[in-house]
Amino acid sequence: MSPANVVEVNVYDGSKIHSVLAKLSSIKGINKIKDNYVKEISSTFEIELNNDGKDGDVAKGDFIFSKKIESKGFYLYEIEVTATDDFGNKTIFKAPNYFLVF
Ligand SMILES: [Ca+2]
Repeated sequence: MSPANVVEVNVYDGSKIHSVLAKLSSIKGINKIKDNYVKEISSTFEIELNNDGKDGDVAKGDFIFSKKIESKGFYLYEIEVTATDDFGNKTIFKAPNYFLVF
């Protein structure tokens, strides 16, 4: 992740990447219930990341897919990324860190 509300994902695949979607879920609060932490999600939206050198993407064709997102207030987000290659194979992964949008 980088500053200025840009989601950046580095995607490697043996074949061409068809699309990279990021699902962002804003976290309203984290509550401890018994021994577990439970996240309270207030909203979820999906964005398509690009590797075209625009909308917050720095360089075209460098395997880093990015998208600048509009500020929706001051929130922490968790991000789940779905990368699809040209054969339709999907890879889903969750970002290990939270992403701050302001
Ligand atoms: Ca790029």
